[in-house]
Amino acid sequence: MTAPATDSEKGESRPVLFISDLHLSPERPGGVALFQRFLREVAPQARDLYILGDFVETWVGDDDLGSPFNQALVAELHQLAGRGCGLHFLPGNRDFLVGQVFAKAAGLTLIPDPAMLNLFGTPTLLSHGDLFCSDDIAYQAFRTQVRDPDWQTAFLSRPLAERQRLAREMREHSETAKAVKGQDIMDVNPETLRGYLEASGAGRVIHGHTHRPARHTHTVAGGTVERWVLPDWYESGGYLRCDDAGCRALPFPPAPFPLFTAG
Ligand code: LP5
Ligand code: MN
Repeated sequence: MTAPATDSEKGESRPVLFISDLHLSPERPGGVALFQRFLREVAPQARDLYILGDFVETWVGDDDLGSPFNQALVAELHQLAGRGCGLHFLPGNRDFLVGQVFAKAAGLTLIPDPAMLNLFGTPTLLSHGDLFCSDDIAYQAFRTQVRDPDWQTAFLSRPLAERQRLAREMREHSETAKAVKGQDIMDVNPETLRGYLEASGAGRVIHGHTHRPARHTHTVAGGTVERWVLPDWYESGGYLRCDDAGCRALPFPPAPFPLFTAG
């Protein structure tokens, strides 16, 4: 009996995977274990893995690579890159301070937000997603400030312990602020999204941040654009798997039910 043909024997290309919002932290060992399992069981088959932000709970600068937790994380990523999977990292609102030292240690390439990717022939817009949440005026003002290169240079010149304390305070402030913001304010603004889609000519957009996994469709310039929203990895995880036949949202660990009901 002949073995079933592998993807490459059938002439099919290896899949490209997308994840975001893992929020990995020593305080959540279950999430770390789940991601390690994903790295063993799923990621090695991929041609590329794109991490679309909020990979870690907070990142206050690449000099934090000394902690055993962070050392272990970058080592795991580097190992995957060494097995032939292209690794790409687009920063989120928690880890926008990831820099070239982290990238080199993890064997990955940093990409800007937003970024365009030719994904099996479909121009695809990649983003963390916070850019699209333009109704959250207070957050957008904060974002503009902390993405400013001068602000970042000044922040990174502070001692590591002080930056960690400020990040903790900012996290507390964020939780308090979110408790009084309406859910709709913290979601994607359709007109802002439309602007990005029109300007980019994308046929597909993939993002995270809102933690509201779904597949949406939008009509832009007479055509249909699909929008995939990635899940977080708090209770369980999930990823988007794309190949030359299209994209599918899959739960991780694998489950006999879909990640969400298509809307
Ligand atoms: O992250 P999440 O899901 O809780 O909420 C986000 C928005 N919040 C943030 C802040 C991050 O959680 C914390 C950033 C840690 C990064 C570490 C490095 C930099 C540290 C910088 C320290 C100054 O991104 C939240 C959105 C939500 O997504 C939904 O989209 O609503 O936005 C806010 O909470 C922002 C506030 O509304 C406005 C903040 C004004 C700044 C006030 C400064 C207070 C002083 C705090 C002490 C440093
Ligand atoms: Mn986010």
